[in-house]
Amino acid sequence: MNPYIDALRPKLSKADYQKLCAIKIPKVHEFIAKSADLCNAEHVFICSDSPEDKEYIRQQAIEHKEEQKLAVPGHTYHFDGFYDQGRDRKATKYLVPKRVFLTKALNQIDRQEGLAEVKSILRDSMTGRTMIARFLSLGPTDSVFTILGLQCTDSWYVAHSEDLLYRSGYQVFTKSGSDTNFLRVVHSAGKLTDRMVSAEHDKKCIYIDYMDNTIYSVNTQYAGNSIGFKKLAFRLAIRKANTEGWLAEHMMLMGVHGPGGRKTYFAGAFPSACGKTSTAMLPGETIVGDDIAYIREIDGVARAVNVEAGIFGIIKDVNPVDDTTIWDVLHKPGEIIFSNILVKDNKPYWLGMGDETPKDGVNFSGEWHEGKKDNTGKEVPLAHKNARYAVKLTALENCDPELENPNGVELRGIMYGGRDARAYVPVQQSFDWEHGIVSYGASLETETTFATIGKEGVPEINMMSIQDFISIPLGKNVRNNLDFGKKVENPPVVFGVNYFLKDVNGNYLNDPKDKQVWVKWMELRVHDEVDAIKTPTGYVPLYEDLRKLFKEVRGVDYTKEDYNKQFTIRVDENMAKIKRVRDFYKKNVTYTPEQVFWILNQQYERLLNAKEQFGDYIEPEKFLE
Ligand code: SPV
Ligand code: MN
Repeated sequence: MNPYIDALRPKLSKADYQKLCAIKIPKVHEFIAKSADLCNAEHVFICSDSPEDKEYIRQQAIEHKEEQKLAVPGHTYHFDGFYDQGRDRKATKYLVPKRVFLTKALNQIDRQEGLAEVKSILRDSMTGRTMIARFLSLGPTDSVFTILGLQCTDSWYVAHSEDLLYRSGYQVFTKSGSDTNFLRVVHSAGKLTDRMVSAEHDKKCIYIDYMDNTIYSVNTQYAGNSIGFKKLAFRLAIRKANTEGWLAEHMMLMGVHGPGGRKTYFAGAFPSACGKTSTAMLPGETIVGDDIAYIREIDGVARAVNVEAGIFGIIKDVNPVDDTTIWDVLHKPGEIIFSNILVKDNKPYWLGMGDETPKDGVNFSGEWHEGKKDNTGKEVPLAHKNARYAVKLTALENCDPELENPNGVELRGIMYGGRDARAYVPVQQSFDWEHGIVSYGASLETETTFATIGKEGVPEINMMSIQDFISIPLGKNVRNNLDFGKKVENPPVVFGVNYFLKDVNGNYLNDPKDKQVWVKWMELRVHDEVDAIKTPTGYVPLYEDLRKLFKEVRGVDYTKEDYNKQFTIRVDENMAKIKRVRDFYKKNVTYTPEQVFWILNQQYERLLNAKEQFGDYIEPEKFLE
């Protein structure tokens, strides 16, 4: 007899009862029963990942009007509420036991108090609704990387999105022993408006209980807040990685194709909306993942997997010139969920798509027409800047064949890139692992973007692009990264990239397509096939190598003038950056490894010496003299 299954029995169909009984993990039964009881779900649907169950979820999403069909077969769209258009930093909190204090940078609340609050909001939230239980695998199944997850949600849209974004896990759960660990998420969209969006955004709560590996999310639908396995479980994975000695990172993974059919795998950390997905998707290269990677040392080698199996990508600025890969996918039949776009005559439109866009339609604000103002008098754009698409990676023609390799791919390079208008050159290589981790990773500075709710364009340190998700002391995270380099024989080569460098007039110095040249250069550097110039901040490319690559890769003539503008070392800007980074670690971070300050100070000294010799703006070839 199992009291939890018994309690659930009246809420389950016969088939669902059997599906649940096939899982022999008592904690699964307990979590589902307690969630259904707390939220007062009328029915519980156990998703076994069979084609019928998945189809049922798709149909229910349409039937409940959480999604609507678009003209192209397989395409649907979904809206989130007006105030629910991004990850919500304020509403996302760690539940922290008494007498524990996480790093200052983390949003936290007393565990008992937080549990009481979120449970009171979740109570009866699913009255009259079905609660869906979905079993997922983070990382490939049957792998040392695998982490299992279970999400209970009352949103068919969330359950459907999980199908596109994660690997099915029901079969793994049925084969696992009774003491198997897994991450848990309970989510309710809460009260809904007649447009089927969360009505009580002021009572949004996204609480992370790391003591119990459980996430509570309520009164929100935006996928980054509601799909527990995106950025919420990621925080729990960071803690697990911290105790077990591996790395969970906000990184894309890609295979860069070098000369003679060679393929070299890179990971890349970029804050949201800073070019991570578009780099991972570069045509001619292959994509393993665009958002979250687990990295482990296996037999002395750094190996990485994509935690996810799909892309929840920003659609703004996806156009047929710069983003050929995804543009094609978004226009042909296949399963895609568009969110927060403009819809007119069953066709989706977004900002920066390059096409004529309609003057009216339906968007995240409801009926929309050009010039519409919100209730603060601000003009409502035709689509939200953070509008997105969800699609399986296998829908992309350049999906890498190693996606499901249980051993992951061998990582040879890592790139860190922020939104930095003023200091860092477009691409540079660190002197060694530690230098790269400190001066590109830990020093990653960026301007806030529309991917989080709040003001845009505010410069901030976003350590390794992971700051929004970090769940351990920040200094410990830097230490873990520094230590990882010692565990592997040949640590990945670390690069700093910056797609957002501007000239004094505020114009971008690079075309978005230049990133393809940078990845090819990095690939050659990993194999030591091109030389480089040693500058105070890192190794930068030689003009001749870039000229050749620009011609080969982009078919354009790269001028010395452009090279000099892009790769001039801006000494004062770099020194100012170091000061901001030092201040940040001194003021906000506990347990910062001393190495961080040594490495930053040495870089400062090198810049100072260069300034004495060459002045404030130093063309790269000066360092050859
Ligand atoms: C990001 O903002 O970094 C994303 C989307 O990848 S979200 O799911 O909101 O985290
Ligand atoms: Mn992300």
